[in-house]
Amino acid sequence: MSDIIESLTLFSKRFNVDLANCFPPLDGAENRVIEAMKYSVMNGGKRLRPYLVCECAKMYGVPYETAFPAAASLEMLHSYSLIHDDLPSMDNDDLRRGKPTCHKQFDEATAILAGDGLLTYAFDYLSTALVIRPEIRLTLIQLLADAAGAFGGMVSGQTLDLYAASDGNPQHDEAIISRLETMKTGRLLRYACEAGAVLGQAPQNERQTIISYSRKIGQAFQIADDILDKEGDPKLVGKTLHKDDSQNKFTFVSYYGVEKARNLAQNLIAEAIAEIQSLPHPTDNLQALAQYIINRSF
Ligand code: GRG
Repeated sequence: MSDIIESLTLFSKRFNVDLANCFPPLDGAENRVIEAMKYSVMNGGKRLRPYLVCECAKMYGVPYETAFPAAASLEMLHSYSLIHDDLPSMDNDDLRRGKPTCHKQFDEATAILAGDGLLTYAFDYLSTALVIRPEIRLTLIQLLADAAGAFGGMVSGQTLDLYAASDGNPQHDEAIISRLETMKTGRLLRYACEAGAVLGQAPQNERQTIISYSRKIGQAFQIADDILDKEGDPKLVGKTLHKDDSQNKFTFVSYYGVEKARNLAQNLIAEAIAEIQSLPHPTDNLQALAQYIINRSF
């Protein structure tokens, strides 16, 4: 466990410096939105998605510098989703990563604009990344849009999260939870891994193995998140807890209970590790990251 924390910490140090450099200040009052974007994106995230992009790409000899634009644009997009998720009209949260949410630190209009700015800039940054070959860039842009969007992507997942309701049939509920989590949390994690495979021009069968690994860690990640919401230490988690219960959210934990959900997550991680291990590349960090995902305290 300590090795993966060390590896993530080392990666984050380098990544954070490069990411901060993506946000040059503008003159004038419009700089306010850039400050809000930078505040949110540099606000202490774990950087799991960029780490996955770079680790999956590294298996195919792709250097950090080439993977960086895909990793950075994904983190920008992830930060947009957190800013908008925290808004009063969505999850209505005052704390994110232990600090005031963007709309609390600035104001609601600025937070909406900062989210819009990050979403737009993510695609701008990726599409102009000359270190990535044009056809690979285009594939990444398309995959990212698909993962984030309203046709089976994160926006669809967030819509289900806000509006899905039980019809009293437990089997329907289970199917809704699975679809909701796959789209809301799973699609960006899948993109992170798949982007690495695309950058590395991985053979099709290996790309499928990487996608399967990403699906499993994605589901386990969400279960771990739900368990942290129920049982986590608020000082470590850095956001308001017990919201799933108070807002009657559809989650694996509300459906299965903590113990069954925990077992499910452990089984998914064991399967994910076995799959990634089958690749003919060094996968120690990806195996350890999978384990970290369910053992983390924030
Ligand atoms: C607003 C379109 C839109 C989507 C929001 C991201 C999201 C969808 C909702 C956030 C609520 C939530 C708890 C989602 C579960 C998983 C998740 C994305 C957690 C946050 O990711 P971490 O733990 O965050 O990687 P850090 O802060 O480390 O980057």
